[in-house]
Order: sequence, then structure tokens, then C-alpha cells
Amino acid sequence: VHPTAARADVPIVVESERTKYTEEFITSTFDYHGQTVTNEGGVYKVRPTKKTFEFRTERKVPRTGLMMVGLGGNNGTTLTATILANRHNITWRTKSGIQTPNYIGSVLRASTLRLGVDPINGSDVHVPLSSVLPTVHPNDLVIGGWDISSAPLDKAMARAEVLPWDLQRQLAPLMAPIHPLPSIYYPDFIAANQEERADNLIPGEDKQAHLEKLRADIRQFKEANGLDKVIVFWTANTERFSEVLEGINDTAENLLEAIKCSHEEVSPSTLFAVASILEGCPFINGAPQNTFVPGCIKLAEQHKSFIGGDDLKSGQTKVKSVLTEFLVNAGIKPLSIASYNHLGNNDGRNLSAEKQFRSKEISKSSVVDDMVAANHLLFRPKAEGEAKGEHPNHLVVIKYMPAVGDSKRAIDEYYSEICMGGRSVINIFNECEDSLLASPLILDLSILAELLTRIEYREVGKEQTEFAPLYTVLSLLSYMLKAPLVKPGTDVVNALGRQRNALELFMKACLGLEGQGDLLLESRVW
Ligand code: NAI
Ligand code: DG6
Repeated sequence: VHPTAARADVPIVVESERTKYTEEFITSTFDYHGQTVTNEGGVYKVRPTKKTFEFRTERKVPRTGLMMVGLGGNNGTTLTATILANRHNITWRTKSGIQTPNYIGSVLRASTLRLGVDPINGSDVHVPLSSVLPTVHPNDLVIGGWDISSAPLDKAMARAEVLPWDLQRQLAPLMAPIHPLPSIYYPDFIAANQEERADNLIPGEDKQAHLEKLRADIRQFKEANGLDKVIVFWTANTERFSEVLEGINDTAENLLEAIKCSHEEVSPSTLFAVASILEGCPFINGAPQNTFVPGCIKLAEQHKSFIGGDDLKSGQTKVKSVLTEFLVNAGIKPLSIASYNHLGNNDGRNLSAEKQFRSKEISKSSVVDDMVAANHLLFRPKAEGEAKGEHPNHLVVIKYMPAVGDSKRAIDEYYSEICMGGRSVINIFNECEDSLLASPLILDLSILAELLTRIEYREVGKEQTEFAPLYTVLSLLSYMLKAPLVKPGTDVVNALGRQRNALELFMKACLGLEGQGDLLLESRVW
């Protein structure tokens, strides 16, 4: 069994009066230090702040189902196949030998966190991220979902052309019994070239009836599989943006009313999100469209249901969120970023339509904004009346090239200003199977979302004495997302290092551990 699929990790017990264990909960006390900064008469006045929180994590890992919308697509079938291959330890022959299944590419299963140092030899101790707090093992996820294409999953896996034949051959009997549930199809939201797939549809045009059917599907799946929790994940085609209209999708009440009237601007993905929210299931949007119209976020807030999105950050954009952070933090000024890619899978086909491409373009383009805005020494801040300050030119091109299938090619040029008017050009060429990068992210997002539903907090010394759930929008999922959804009115963080840091610090906080890891005073001061 590959280490990423292994079940037994060394258990972690924190011995501290700030961390308490009962059979049901891990409860930690955590001091949250910050500082406020005000400009007073031309002087920055900095005042340290401290708030003390208690975090309580439910220890029992629930039996969890993952319902994917777009189950029969490249991501849906590749993820299902990956889980089944790991669960049954199916190995396969390649031209270079026997390959074993694994979860490489999953931040939770295949990356580690520095827990502390060994007091005897002073060396760092690293643990898998998945074992810091009790998390669902991917092998245990019960998979189901919907697709507008009726192909059973063995056929759909073959259609995707992602996995090698010897693996597909062995998986086929396990995949064949899985049939996607019929779904809703509003042709106007995805490319016209998808119509030929749409042979598995919930009948009619009544959006309220559609909503009720989706809710019933979730309940039935939960009951039939004896599940404690269900996560719903949109990995279906990229839709066009919905228009945000006053009186239609701006408030929770208006959105529900718009569904009752079958308003044309209610997209399938928003309908799935609403169904999940009303069923109390976390809903994650792995595609770029604006599923979370304001009324949808407000509905989730009202129901204290969890949502996360948007769009999986798998390759080119992940590199961009690292490289731009590096350049800007190194004091180098990116002048232009040109990102081209071509791919030949069904996602690429759908994105060859203008409106669907536009959704992806928006999500791929926003990723450098916060890093640029953070450095006023290099980029002029926005003036009054401007939407943005100075910004590098940023071009995103996607072309459909059937021959290359799922094996996407991404080419990037970073053109920057260096010292004394010099210029630097960095070129990157990346080639890999898109769905094999995306599938582990779906796992991470689903498993982390489930974990976050089991964590509650209260502020020590505040009136609120009961533990409360975290805020509705799970921005801690940002590491895996191209255009992270955050609490309305708060800043988006795109820089990959900061996103990862936030996740690690939060997990450690739930164990009562303070995150001073990189200060390494023991090697610098004494
Ligand atoms: P795909 O085109 O292979 O799969 C999408 C599936 O969704 C298809 O089987 C289609 O029939 C189905 N579908 C369309 N509308 C539906 C509806 N209303 N209800 C249920 N099913 C519906 O695409 P792929 O490669 O699996 O990607 C899925 C999504 O994830 C796309 O939106 C893509 O842009 C996004 N994405 C993919 C990444 C990757 O690396 N593969 C990375 C980032 C985002
Ligand atoms: C081509 O851009 C197709 C897209 O669906 C991407 O493959 C996907 O969004 C991943 O994008 P990135 O920029 O994270 O590699």
C-alpha cells in the first residue's frame, strides 16, 4: 500500500493545559495575536491586539458521501477510479513496470506539516496533514452524483481517455454498476456543443420541481448508504455567468422566489447549491461561474450551511500564485504575464464557446490582484474613482485542440522589470493530464470541508458562551481554488504560500499550538 493511501499514522496527542481531550472532542485554547495600524499625523501607530478563542473539534469521523455533479466527466470518473483503485489496491502494468495506486497531488494525503522538533536530536518532526486532526480517509468516501450524460462509469471512464488501459480493464467491473443520476440541463448555460451528451435529464422546465428532486436525491443517497454526511461538489461543465439582478438573485428570499417562478437567470449550479444548502450539506463549486450569487450566499448564511469555491486551482494558476508572489516579494516588478493553454478534453471543448471561456478567463485573471496591490513600492495604488491601481498586463488564452486530449499544455511568460531598467523573462512550459491534477483537489476540498463542519469556536471572555459553527464561506479552502470565495467585504488572499500557511495555522490552533514555526529562535538566538 502506497504511504499516501495508508491508514495508520502515528497518533498525535498534545500535552498542554490548553488542549483537552474527551471521547467526543478535542478542545483547544488559542491566543490570536494581531495588530491594528492607524496613520496618525503621518505616523503609523501600531497597537498589538489579542483575542483568546476556544476551538472544539468533534473526534468521530462520520461516514461521508461525496455527490459529484458531473460524475460522468473527466474529473468525476478519474476521481472515482482513483478511489476504487486505492480501496482495492489494484496495481497495473505500464511500460516501465508495475504501478501502485496512490493519492499523490492531495495536500492532505501527500504533504506534511512540521509539528515541532525532537528534543533529543533537534531534528524537525513532520506529520501528514491528514493526521493533524481526525479526517475522513478518501478510501471510505461513498461516491455518487449526477450527470446529464447517462453513460455508466466504466464507459464514461473510457470516454475520458485519462487512465491507462490495464487499469481501466480491472476497474471496469467496479465502475460499471455506477450510473449517474439524471440531472438538470438548461442549454443556455453551457456550450451548445454539449447538447449531444444530454440524454439523462430530469424532465420538465419547472425549477422548483427540479430543486425538490435534487433535494430528494441527496436525502435518498444519504439514507440508502447509511451516511452521516454528504458533500455536494460541482465538477460539471463551466457555465456562463448568471446576471446578478436586483429582485431576482440578490437576496435569499428573492432567489427562492425566482426558483419558484423558474426565472431564466437561475443556473443549474445555483440550483444545486440551493438544494445542498437546504439539505444542510456543504456545497463546493469546482468551476469558475458565479454560482454563488449574493442571494445564494445569504441563504447559506441563514441556514448556517457551508459553501466553498470557485474553480479548482490545479496547474498554471497554481504556479502563477507562487511565481507572482515570489517576484513581487523579491521586489521585482512583473510588467506582463501571458498564459496560453491548449487541451483536447470535453472541458476544453466546452470552453471553446465564448461565454464559457469568459467565465474561465475571469477566474484565471484575478489571481495576481492581491499580490500586486500589496506592494505600493512597485505598483501605483488605485486613485479615487479607479477600479484598480497599476497592474501588469495579463493575458489568458485557452484553445481547444482535440488531439492532445486530457494532456493539457500550458505556456507562460513572465516579463518583469529588474534593477536599473533591466528586464527579466521567465518562460514555463507544462504538460500533464489535467484530470489527474484536479481529482486530488476534489478530495482535499471535500475532506477539508467535512472537517470544518466539525469544528466550532467561542471567544473567551465574550458574552457568547455556546460554541458556534465557523462562518458559512469556507475560505480556508482557498489553497485549492483559483478564485477563492471569501466572506463578503473581506480581502481575498491568492498567494499560495499564505493560503497554505492559513490552513496549517488553523489546524494547529485547533490543537492549541501556536504557529511560530519559521522563526526558529533556537537556531538563531541561543
Ligand atoms: P468534463 O466536461 O469532462 O465533465 C463535466 C461533466 O459535467 C460532463 O460529463 C457533463 O456531461 C456534465 N454536466 C454538464 N452539465 C451538467 C449538469 N447541469 N448536471 C450534471 N452534469 C452536467 O470536464 P472536467 O474536465 O471533468 O472538468 C469539470 C469542471 O471542472 C469544468 O467546469 C472545468 O472547467 C473545471 N475544472 C477542471 C480542472 C481540471 O484540471 N480538470 C481544473 C479546474 C477546473
Ligand atoms: C484550460 O484552461 C482548462 C481549464 O479547465 C483548466 O485546465 C483548469 O481551469 C485548470 O487551470 P489551471 O490554471 O489551474 O491550470
